[in-house]
Amino acid sequence: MSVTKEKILVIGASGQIGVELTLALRNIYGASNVIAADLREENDLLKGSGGPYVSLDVMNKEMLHVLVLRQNITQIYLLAAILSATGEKNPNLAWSLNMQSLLNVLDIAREENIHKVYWPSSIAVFGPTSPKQLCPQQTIIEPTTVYGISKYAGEFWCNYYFHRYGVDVRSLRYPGLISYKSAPGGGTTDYAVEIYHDALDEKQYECFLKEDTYLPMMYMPDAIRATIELMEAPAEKLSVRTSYNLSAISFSPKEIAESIRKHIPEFKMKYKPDYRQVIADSWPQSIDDSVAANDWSWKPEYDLDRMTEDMLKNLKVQKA
Ligand code: NAD
Ligand code: AKB
Repeated sequence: MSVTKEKILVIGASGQIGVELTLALRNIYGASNVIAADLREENDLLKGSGGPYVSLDVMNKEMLHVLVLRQNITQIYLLAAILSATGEKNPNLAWSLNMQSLLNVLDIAREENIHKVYWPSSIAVFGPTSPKQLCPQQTIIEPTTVYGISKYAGEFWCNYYFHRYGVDVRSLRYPGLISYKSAPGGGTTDYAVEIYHDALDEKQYECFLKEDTYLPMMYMPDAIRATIELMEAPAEKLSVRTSYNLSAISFSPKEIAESIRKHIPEFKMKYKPDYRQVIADSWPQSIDDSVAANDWSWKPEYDLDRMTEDMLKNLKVQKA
């Protein structure tokens, strides 16, 4: 692969995934070849990495089109979205942003022969009728959140643009992602990030999910590596053009608290479930990602305790 000829646009670059993905792509392709774009201001870590930043509303298709042409963009990573918990507060806005942003990007990719597009889906495509344990790649999919509906529809738009127009669009169904470099943006799995901050700051945490709520989760370094491995895989190896199941760890709030107590023995948990409990209960507890393992050799590295150790170590440095 010739990495130097690529010019990459990351939309939603100031978000939880965007910051780390942009930094990783800049390491591979060179800072000047990876343009960070977002509606909100540039994240400090991105500023420090020296690459270009553009203020962009992805809903403005004309502005996006001009940017792609002027900058000779060859790959687009679309990360702008409204996540599950925020989406339930404003379903119309979530549907409109999550769908229109993808259609704008896919249309421009088709017209301008963009080499590759990346767009993430989520375990939120699954609903109460999907299998709870080791939920397979192909199964009953009846999402109950507007976020899940938008992701499922988006997966089929990706599939459609690939088969009908040859747009090489690739996608992963991320589990809940846990990171220390950037904050999460309104999801049901956000508790698993907040808990580490509160454990260090307050020695206690009030969780918005019940103690035995198991959900599929992943540490950000695994998610970034998965994304880059998928994008670098030869096209002929990819059998899934909707979105790949992706899995690493499954744990409950009680188990993450126990993992934290190995480092902070006095840490205390309280439970006050809210509207997010219903969303969490509608999702599988674990995911079967054997198709990703077979097609492009996906394998996670972090388990719960290794993630906890790394999160606490890095957050302590950040907070010092
Ligand atoms: P985030 O909310 O942290 O970041 C999204 C970014 O998009 C924000 O910086 C926001 O300012 C930007 N944005 C919003 N509207 C925009 C617009 N109109 N134009 C340009 N930028 C806009 O989200 P994230 O957690 O980084 O998620 C990124 C993608 O990954 C989303 O598609 C999300 O559904 C998916 N995903 C995330 C997780 C997770 O746990 N973080 C899990 C599964 C899937
Ligand atoms: C959310 O909780 O909405 C996200 C996701 C799993 O898509 N973290």
